[in-house]
Amino acid sequence: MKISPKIQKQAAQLRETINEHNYYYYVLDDPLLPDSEYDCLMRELQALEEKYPALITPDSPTQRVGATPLSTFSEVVHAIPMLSLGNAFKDEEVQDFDKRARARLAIDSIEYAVELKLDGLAVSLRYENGLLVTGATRGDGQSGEDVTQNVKTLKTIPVRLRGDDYPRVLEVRGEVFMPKAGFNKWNQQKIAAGEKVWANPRNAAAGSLRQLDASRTANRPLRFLSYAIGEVEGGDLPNRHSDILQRLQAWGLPISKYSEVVKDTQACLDYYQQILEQRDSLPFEIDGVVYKINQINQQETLGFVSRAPRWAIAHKFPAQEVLTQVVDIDVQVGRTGALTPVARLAPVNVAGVTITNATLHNQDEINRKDVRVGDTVIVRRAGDVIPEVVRVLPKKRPKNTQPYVLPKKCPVCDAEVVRIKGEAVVRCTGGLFCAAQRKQALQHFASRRAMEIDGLGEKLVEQLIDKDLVKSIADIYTLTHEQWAGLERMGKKSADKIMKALEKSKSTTLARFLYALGIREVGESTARILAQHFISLDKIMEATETDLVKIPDIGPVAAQYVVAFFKESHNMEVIQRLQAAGVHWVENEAAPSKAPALAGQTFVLTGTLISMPRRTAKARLEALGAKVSGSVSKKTNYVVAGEKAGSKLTKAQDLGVKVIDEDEFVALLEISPSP
Ligand code: 5U1
Repeated sequence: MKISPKIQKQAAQLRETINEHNYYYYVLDDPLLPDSEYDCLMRELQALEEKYPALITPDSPTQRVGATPLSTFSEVVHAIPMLSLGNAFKDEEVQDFDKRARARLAIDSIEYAVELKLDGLAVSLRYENGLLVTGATRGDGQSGEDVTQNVKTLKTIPVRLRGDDYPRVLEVRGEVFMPKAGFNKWNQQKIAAGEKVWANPRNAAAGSLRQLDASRTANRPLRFLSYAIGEVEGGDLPNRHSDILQRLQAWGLPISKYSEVVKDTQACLDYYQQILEQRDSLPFEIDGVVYKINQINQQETLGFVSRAPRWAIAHKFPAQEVLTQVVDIDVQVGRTGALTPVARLAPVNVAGVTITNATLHNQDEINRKDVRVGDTVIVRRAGDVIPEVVRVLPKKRPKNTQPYVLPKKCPVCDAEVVRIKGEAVVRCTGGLFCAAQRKQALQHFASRRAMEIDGLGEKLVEQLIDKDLVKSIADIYTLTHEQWAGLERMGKKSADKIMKALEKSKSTTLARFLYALGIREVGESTARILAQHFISLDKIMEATETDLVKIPDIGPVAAQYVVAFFKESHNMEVIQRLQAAGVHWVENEAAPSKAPALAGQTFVLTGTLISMPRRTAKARLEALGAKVSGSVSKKTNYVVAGEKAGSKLTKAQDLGVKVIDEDEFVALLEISPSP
């Protein structure tokens, strides 16, 4: 079929537009279009190519998945070996590395490019005349597996380079990895399907990339970041590693936004500390940082020793997986009555934190892993996630152990436990009769982000429930000064304080009040959305599931729980009693038109914050609508400089970005009204 020049031009333009969007989305991390519109463009191109197959080019974005499954991976001999890195675990080892390099180069100080060490799979991408011709795994460094069809399915890897000034042959080396969010989501799906889960994101990346059927790789949330080059022919590259990375980015290859250039080893060690602090909040797993001598001619002078360069070293973080023993298995009863089995562990240090407990999630998880008291287990602590048992070492199991089964009655109130169809958890049926649920409900009600009752901590809550002084959360406002003063470790002064805090808490916001009620599936964000949408509590109480699911971000499950909560007469009674005790808010203060106080503002946090962990600072900023970025650019509105702030502070000063210290930051949080 003859294809008109108009149609040819249309297809070429679509390809170019889609590639441009991929570049902005995956390389610059700055999407130009919503996903739905991007999908429309893809569908348009697919339709054209289906109608006119002759239009299909090898670099078309539609051709990422296409090849028929392989029976085996063929071997690729690397034109230039893929190196590994020497490791340093202590600061002194880094200093020794620098000392040796300076002596060999006969210079006083060395400029370093510092980068994250991603926990994924190293690959090499070979471009010839700008087209991706081979993708290979590292293998033994000399030769690896041909995973060309697989790497082509990663949208973060360009099939054709941008521009026209790239070398005729360009080999790019980097890491394929699976971000934490994708890893967790996939593992949940695997559990639901009864499949074996991946032990960590590194295994997930390797398992996903090395699929003989590339269409399976295409489904996996894999990313790629470039960090080095291999063979280069027919073109020159800059003389600094950091400049080479910039060049790779200009050619369409993604590079890490966490990379920096620093002037000496002390700055390398500062970078290490700074990244270690951020490790848990990064969207992907890393196992350390890498220091590379930045000048290429210095790298060439230094050369290699066995398979590792003398010009680069990995400074590893403490391990996140360790061996320990299950001493016992206990059951905790949560606010919603869920029974959670918890492994009590022989104390063990994981990534600098001593761990004595790990969640076992539920009975299905226990069965799947077959965790028993006395077992030797691998425990893992990653991100914000509560430590968990990854697997058992069956060979180390003592004799006569028994499989663990959750109790049939609540260990706190002795009520029956039930497992609702389709749910993995079992729940105590005791409701607020169950002291464990009452304790948790009260603690949640009093917490800082809910009613903020200063001083009403865990110990005090325990006494109130154990002494039966609080049967419903509303009772908290009816206790007398005498009753407070009569509690253990309380006196007249403490009673004064708590009464004042209770009085203060009565003036709140609708969003906080809703959150404080502890309705299932109504976290802070959902509470805020409901308050902004309905403005008044009466309207929320009247809302039907149909009304609720119409609100963006409110799903059917949350809607069901909200309606069920307000249908329950004792919940309505608690609300009436709370309001009668003086709990109030200004109903129109959450007007929907009011954007959050810091909406549209981008913050970068650097250095050590004294008043709160970095994670909290990030969460508070995000709750106020701000974006928190890991690197400083012209688009940054504020850099918050804590103690020992390093290169990001310098960069902010260079770019003229506003820098505030911790006191100013805390003041800014305080004065920004939360929606
Ligand atoms: N960031 C980074 N990770 N990483 C791993 N750079 C880097 N360089 C490596 C490796 C194995 O090897 C170089 C020596 C090319």
